Amino acid sequence: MSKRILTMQDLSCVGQCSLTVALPLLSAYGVEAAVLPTAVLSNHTMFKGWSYLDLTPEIQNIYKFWRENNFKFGGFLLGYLGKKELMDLAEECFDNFSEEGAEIIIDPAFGDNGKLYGGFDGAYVEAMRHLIRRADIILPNMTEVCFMTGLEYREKYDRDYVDRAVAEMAKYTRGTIIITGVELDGLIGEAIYTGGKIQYVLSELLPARLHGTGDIFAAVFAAERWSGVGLAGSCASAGDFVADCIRRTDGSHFYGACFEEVLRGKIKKV
Ligand code: PXL
Repeated sequence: MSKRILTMQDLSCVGQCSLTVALPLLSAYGVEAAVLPTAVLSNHTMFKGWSYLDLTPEIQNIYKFWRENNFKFGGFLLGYLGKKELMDLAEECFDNFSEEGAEIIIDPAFGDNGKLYGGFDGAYVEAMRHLIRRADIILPNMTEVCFMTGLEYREKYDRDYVDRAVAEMAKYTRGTIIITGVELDGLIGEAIYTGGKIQYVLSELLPARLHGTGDIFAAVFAAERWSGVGLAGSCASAGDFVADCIRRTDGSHFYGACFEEVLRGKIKKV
């Protein structure tokens, strides 16, 4: 099954994240990806400084031509948006450009390790919490769950805490909740909450934490999902892919994960 999907996130000129990660991954998995770039940054915000060209003012113009050309998308993958005004524009996009049954996957992508990324504030978090009511699937990490729900952030936790996290999150969306980067019993993976039940997909916890791995996870997850793979299978594939990227990235490469080699290995196999 081939469908055209839309991914809405920033374009960071340098740094392996958002569109520079999503596009090659989606394409390699055979998913036709259209893009709605929300901003152009010189580099991602984990570097010392960055320029930021806000593309919000261009979006209505883009929509005008999309309407004229009658474009529709079979799915949406949202990542780092950048400005809270983009949440309304995202909703307008779902309302105007969805094919019947189009699935909306939202990675809130505003924080990690108990902190917001640079440039974000409480108003952004609140706007994201409002937007996720439209999602079929959300992919927050624990930091994002805590900011959106008010749950206290913890470095170490148990299954009860994860149960509380999904219960709190479920107040804001009827979609499937997949908490990423959950660390339990010395393993790492996802807590999938759907139909009132929680299921874990856990595997080896590697010592390194790298920037942009959430974006790699989201892109591979969405690609698998839109190729017809189930929730747990898509999580397992995306988790394995991220783990391979971490193994391939040496410690001096501090700003992202080297996904290119992993992707090349997969393409060679096919
Ligand atoms: O990986 C998330 C991300 C995406 N885009 C930009 C970022 C970040 C995380 O910091 O700064 C611009």
